[in-house]
Amino acid sequence: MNETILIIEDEVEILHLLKNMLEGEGYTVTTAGNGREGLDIFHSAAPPDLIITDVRMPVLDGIGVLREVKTKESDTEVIILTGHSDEATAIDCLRLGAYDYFRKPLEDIDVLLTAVERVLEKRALQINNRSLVKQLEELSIRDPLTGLYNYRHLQNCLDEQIEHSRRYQHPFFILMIDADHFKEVNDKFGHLFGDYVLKKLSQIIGDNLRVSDRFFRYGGEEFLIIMNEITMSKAAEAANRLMEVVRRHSFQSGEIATKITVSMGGAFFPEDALDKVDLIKVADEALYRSKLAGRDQFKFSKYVNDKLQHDRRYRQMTTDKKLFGNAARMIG
Ligand code: GH3
Ligand code: MG
Ligand code: MG
Ligand code: MG
Repeated sequence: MNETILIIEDEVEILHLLKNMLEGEGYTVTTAGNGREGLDIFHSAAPPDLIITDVRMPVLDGIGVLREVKTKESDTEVIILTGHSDEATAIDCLRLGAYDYFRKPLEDIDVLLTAVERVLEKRALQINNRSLVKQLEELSIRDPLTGLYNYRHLQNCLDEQIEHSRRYQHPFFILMIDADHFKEVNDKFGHLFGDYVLKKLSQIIGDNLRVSDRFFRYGGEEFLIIMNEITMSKAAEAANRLMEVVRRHSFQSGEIATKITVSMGGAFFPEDALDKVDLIKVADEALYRSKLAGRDQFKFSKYVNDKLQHDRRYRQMTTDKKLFGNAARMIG
C-alpha cells in the first residue's frame, strides 16, 4: 500500500494521534497546521490521495481547503473533522464534495480507519474505471489490423472538419488510396500475408505523412488521408511521393517477398463538394479514373483537373502572346 494522506489540523495532539495511527496502517502521511499550509502541500507536488482536514483553523479553514481541492478536479478525496457544534457546517462540506465527516473528539478511531480504507478503495476504482472507459473509447475508433483510425471515426472527423472549414474558411483535401490488384496478393500468397501487407502498407504511408495529416483505414484495402492547409500542387506532390514510397518497398515476410502499387484519387473541400457524402464520392470517382487509366497513379477530381488545365492553357497563352509580341516587334 502506497497511498498518501495529508492531515490538516491545528490541534497538535490530534494531528500526532492521526499521523501515528495512519502510518501504523502503512499510509504515507504528510501534515500541515492550517489550511493555507495544507494547500501549499497539495499544490507543490503530486496531490495526496486523501486529505483529512479540520474545519476550524487559523489562516484558512477546512471549507476553504475543500473548495479549492474540489475546483481543481483532482482525484483527491476529502474527509472532514468537526467540533460538536459544527453539524451544519459538516453537512455543507458533504454538499461541497467531502466523502464523510467525523466529530471530535474521535471516539471510535476504527470507524475513521474504515472510512479511510473505503474512500481510498472507491477512489482507486473510479480511476480504474476511467482508464477502462478511455481504453474502450480508443479501441472503438481504431482499426484492429492496422491500428489506424477506422471508418466510423472518419465519419466523425469529416463532420468536424467540414464544420471547422466552413466556420474558419480553411479548405482541406482528402486523398483516397486503394491497393492495386490486391486480390491477387491474397490468391498468390494467402490471406495472412495479405494482412501483413496491409499492416506494413499503413506503416510506410503513415511514416511519410505530416503530423497534421490524419490517416484512416476506409475499409478492406482502401485508405483515406485528410490533409489540411494544402495547395493543389503540394497535394499532387504528396500523393506522388507516397506512391513512390509504396512502389519502392519490398513487402517481405518469411520466405515471401512481393511488391505492390496503389492508386489514388483526391478531392478538395469546398471546391469539389459541399458535403461529406459528395466529397467522398468525388474522391472515389477520381480514384476510379486512376484505376481505369492503368493504376499506380493519382488523379484529382475532374473539376480540379479541368481547372488546372485551364490555368495551364491560360499561362501558355500569356507566354505565347509575349512571344508573338516580341516576334512582331522584331519583324516590324
Ligand atoms: P483493384 O486494382 O481494382 O483495386 O483490384 P483489387 O483486387 O485490389 O480489388 P478488389 O476490390 O477486387 O479486391 C479487393 C481485395 O482486397 C479482395 C479482398 O479479399 C482483399 N481484402 C480486403 N480486406 C482485406 C483484409 O483485411 N485482409 C486481406 N488479406 N485482404 C483483404
Ligand atoms: Mg481546529
Ligand atoms: Mg478496393
Ligand atoms: Mg484494390
